[in-house]
Amino acid sequence: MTDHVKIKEAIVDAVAELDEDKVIQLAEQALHEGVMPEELLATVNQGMLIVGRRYEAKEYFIADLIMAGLIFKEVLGLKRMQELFYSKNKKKIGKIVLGTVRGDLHDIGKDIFRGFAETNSFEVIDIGVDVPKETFLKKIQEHKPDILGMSGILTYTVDTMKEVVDALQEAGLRDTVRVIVGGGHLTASTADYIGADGFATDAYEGVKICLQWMKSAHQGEG
Ligand code: B1M
Repeated sequence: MTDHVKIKEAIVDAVAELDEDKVIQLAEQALHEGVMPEELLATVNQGMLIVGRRYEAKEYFIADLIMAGLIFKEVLGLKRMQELFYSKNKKKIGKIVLGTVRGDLHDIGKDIFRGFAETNSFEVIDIGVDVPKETFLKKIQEHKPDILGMSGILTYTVDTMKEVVDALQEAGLRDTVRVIVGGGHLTASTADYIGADGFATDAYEGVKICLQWMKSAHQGEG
């Protein structure tokens, strides 16, 4: 049994170098050799962090960020990854309204969260990116979800997430829905400031929190 170190390193390098063809070829090969889709995502993510650092160091520019985003989406679109994510389960255990908050166009983390949530039998109403508080409110009134999921990876999204929770409070809807916020910059104290019920820096961890919430809600019913 191998832990596929070499191929994973090669993928991280190829993502960091924005070598689209090589990433896809290596990703296909890795999946074929038994790398789990979740592991592949984490590996591509490591490459993205390098891209981000190069952007901060002004070695890369906005076009390179765009390219990195496209490469990640291509990996997510591979057949084997789609099987992981978008397997439609019959019986739904809960409903999530999900969006990336106002001012933020990053959608890859949100899409991964949606994929894991759908695989775990949630119905997800994905309302897209750059979503203002008014739209969150409207969609919550319309769909009456169990959970509101907000994604945001730009630092200032802490404030736009808080805006949404405050608006829910003002509209008298706060107690109707659990709120989870997700993004790499979030901490327990920022989640507290936002007024969320939970937070996650990793999409799968976020879905695990939602599963736990549904479990305790059903125990409460029984
Ligand atoms: Co942008 N960008 N970007 N970018 N971008 C970052 C985030 C940045 C860290 C790069 C850097 O400077 N090091 C930086 C943010 C700095 C900050 O706020 N502190 C940055 C910047 C500055 C910008 C612009 C302002 C650049 C500019 O225009 N000058 C601009 C902003 C546009 C906007 O949103 N208004 C911008 C634009 C873009 C693109 C559009 C070109 C592109 C995104 C394409 C797309 O999403 N379709 C892009 C990209 C690709 C990146 C990096 C390189 C990669 C982001 C990514 O997709 N990562 C990024 C560098 C980095 O991350 N270090 C960077 C992979 C993805 C899986 O991670 O989305 O974080 P992520 O999701 C994680 C967790 O956050 C969490 O789970 C996932 C892991 O499992 N998670 C959740 C996310 N949502 C969740 C929800 C949950 C639970 C967990 O529950 C509901």
